Amino acid sequence: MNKNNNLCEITVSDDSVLMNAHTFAEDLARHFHFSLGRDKVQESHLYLYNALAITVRDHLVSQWRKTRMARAGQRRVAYMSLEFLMGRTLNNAILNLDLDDTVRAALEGYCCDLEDVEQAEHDAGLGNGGLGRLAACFLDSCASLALPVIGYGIRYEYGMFNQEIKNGQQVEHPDNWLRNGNPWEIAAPEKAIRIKFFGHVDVITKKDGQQYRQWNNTHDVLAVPYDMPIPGYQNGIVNTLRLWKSEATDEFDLDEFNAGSYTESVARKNLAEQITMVLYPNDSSENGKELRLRQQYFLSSASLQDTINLYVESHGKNFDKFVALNSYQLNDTHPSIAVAELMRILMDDYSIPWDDAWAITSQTMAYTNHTLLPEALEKWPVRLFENLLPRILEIIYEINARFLQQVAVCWPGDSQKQSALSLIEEGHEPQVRMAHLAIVGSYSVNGVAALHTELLKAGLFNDFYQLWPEKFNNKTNGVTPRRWLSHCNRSLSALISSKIGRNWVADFAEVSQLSEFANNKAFQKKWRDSKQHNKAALVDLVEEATGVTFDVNMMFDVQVKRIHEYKRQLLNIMHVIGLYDRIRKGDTADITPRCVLIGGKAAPGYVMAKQIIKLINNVADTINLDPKVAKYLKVAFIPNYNVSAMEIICPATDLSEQISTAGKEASGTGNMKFMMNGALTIGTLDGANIEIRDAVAPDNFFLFGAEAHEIPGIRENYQPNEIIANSPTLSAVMQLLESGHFNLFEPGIYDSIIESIRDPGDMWLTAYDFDSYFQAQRRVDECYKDQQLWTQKSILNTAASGVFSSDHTIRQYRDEIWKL
Ligand code: 26Q
Repeated sequence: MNKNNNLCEITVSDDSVLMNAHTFAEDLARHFHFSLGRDKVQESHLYLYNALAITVRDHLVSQWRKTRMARAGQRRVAYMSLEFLMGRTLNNAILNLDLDDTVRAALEGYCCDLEDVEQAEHDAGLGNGGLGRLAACFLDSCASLALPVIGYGIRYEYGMFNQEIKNGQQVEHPDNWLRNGNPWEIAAPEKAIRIKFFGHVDVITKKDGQQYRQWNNTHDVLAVPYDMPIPGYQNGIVNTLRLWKSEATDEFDLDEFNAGSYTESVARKNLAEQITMVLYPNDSSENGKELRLRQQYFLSSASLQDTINLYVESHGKNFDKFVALNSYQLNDTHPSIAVAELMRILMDDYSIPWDDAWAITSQTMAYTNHTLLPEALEKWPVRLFENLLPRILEIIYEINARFLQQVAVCWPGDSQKQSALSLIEEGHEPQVRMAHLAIVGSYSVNGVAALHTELLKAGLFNDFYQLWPEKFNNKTNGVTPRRWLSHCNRSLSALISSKIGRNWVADFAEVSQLSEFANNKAFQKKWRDSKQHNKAALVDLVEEATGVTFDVNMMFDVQVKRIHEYKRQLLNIMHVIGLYDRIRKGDTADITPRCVLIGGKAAPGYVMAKQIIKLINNVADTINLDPKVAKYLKVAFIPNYNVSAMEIICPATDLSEQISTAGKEASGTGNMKFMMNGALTIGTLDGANIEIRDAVAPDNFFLFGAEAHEIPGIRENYQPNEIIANSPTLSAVMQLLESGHFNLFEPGIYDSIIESIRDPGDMWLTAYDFDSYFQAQRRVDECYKDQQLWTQKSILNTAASGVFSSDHTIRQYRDEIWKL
């Protein structure tokens, strides 16, 4: 540091001199021996993994710095999400830096495979499912397309719980993913940001008579940034995922301190650190929990302040250019409190008048919706806000008052519209409707698949659509072909590249060229060989995790996703029971042998979902113990389904189960991963399934079930008991369930499942779709018998999956929402 108190510039000599492939092995050895102080490769490979991670990270850091410098002054997007389901980082970094050969060569000296070392990395499971994984795929695509997008999230100490299956039941264990440290994160405690909670609002009158409001006596918490590098695919770009950790300020509670309670006062710091302690499972029984609202505000406030600080550093307090330089994408309503928080910061911290602040806010916020289930729309009790965030509540009231004036202009004298659209739901416990706040405060509102967006416009958000049709748009989800094909399916990737070169990894539209080879017998043979190879890896995983031995010569039929009634894992297991019944009765002539794999976590408080897991496990046990059935059918429930498991599962899958009740699954993204890896889909016309079927042509997709537009009519006069009575197969399934065949020693445990199928109010129409599903499964059996035909369809599925690359999706966000 020089005397002028300027920070001295630390220049790094050309990074390529410091770090290159030739010195990689030496760098690795140095980190192993000196940074970590180890001399022997331990059984677990933990230290070797850590040494390798820091060595690879060194390569990222130099590109990271260059990317940051090149971005100064550019328009940026902040992707705000309570969830980033990143999975493992090491392999993705190696792939994107093109270090594979280098790393493998360096590891030779340690006598171990890269694959073994990778196992030591714990998944970063900072998300529940689709929404969180989508955020992770989007970051990969943004970096690969060299877009200045920064991810903002929470550094949960505990991620998604680990699931164990005990006596067929789900048992949850905390996911202490940081226990062995995290070599990928870089903390910047000096950049911590203050977040206000509690307190009250004072009205201050200035000398000129002007009034302004001050949020005083707050209990502040610090948000400390931890940055994770997000490398683009072989393009020299490294973007940032900034995760916030909550910490106590070093301020004492003075009263307590004066009362002599020094230790109590220090111990109170724990409260602040609770905020980022644990990821909430997607659980309706957790709705309305204050800690969740604290997390949402904590993330929103820290991220907004961060982006504003950056702006003010270069533009001062003149916000004229703010809209041109910033945009915020809200991943569902979870961070939608950002709308009110941006207003607060602009008005209270920068003295910007309401109208100007609103112009800035409503031109920078964009909201993505991920659900059609009305019961899943977030609401917060007003009384919670009053106590926790009094200033924010005032601002929400003011936004609402001004908004309702607009509603009155559009629908004069219509008090019903006023209460339907209001940001506040009246009632004995008034609530803030977060989706309404997000829509009113955003310039863009998007759904995540074509059907989903249409249903939003026609149903859930129809009033808003009438008011502002121009805000609404569709952005069909996608998944990154780097992780979900190139990395996870090496054998297929090599085969694809042998025909069309390797540019498809960067430009995934190129996979369409594969359709030329769909009928090529030699290519088909190699395609099948690759699938068999991948199936062998899954056999090992399933055997190790469940003790069930799958057979690579049988069809692999897979449904992995969160357990939810609308996703209808129940329908799947009912088909399995139907097959089992046929096999027991000797009706095996045209059965194609299959291995059925189901996996997924149930929210801890979701009783029905947990019963479905138990049923699947009991059915699996019964079937797997029956030697007469083994040739035809095996069933397993894979515990603790997560990102790393999917990397082994999707390359090995023949048949992808996407069987939600039509109109309920917003998009689905697992469906896309399976398709890319050459699985055929059996599915309903729901979410992105519709677009998948259109892309691959109806012949190459097994369709069944009621359509979304038919469902209201079906519900009006739904008689499941009649449907059951008229269907021999469904009757046989119900008979097995109701006789207690799968729960001989646990009588009655499936009563509520059985009742739900027979209930005329069954929201998910399980009985209605059963026969149609069973018939579609027979078409699957028949098709699979013709391996050439199946392989042709498999190739065509991969070839048609180009539009389901998240690169394609992100280009649309870039051009139509972000205007980057
Ligand atoms: C709500 C309240 C309290 C605590 C947690 C939550 C919560 C957490 C996560 C609510 C919802 C989620 C996640 C939802 C989700 O993953 N939705 C899925 O998003 C995918 C990406 O767009 C879609 O493909 C799926 O269709 C959709 O179900």
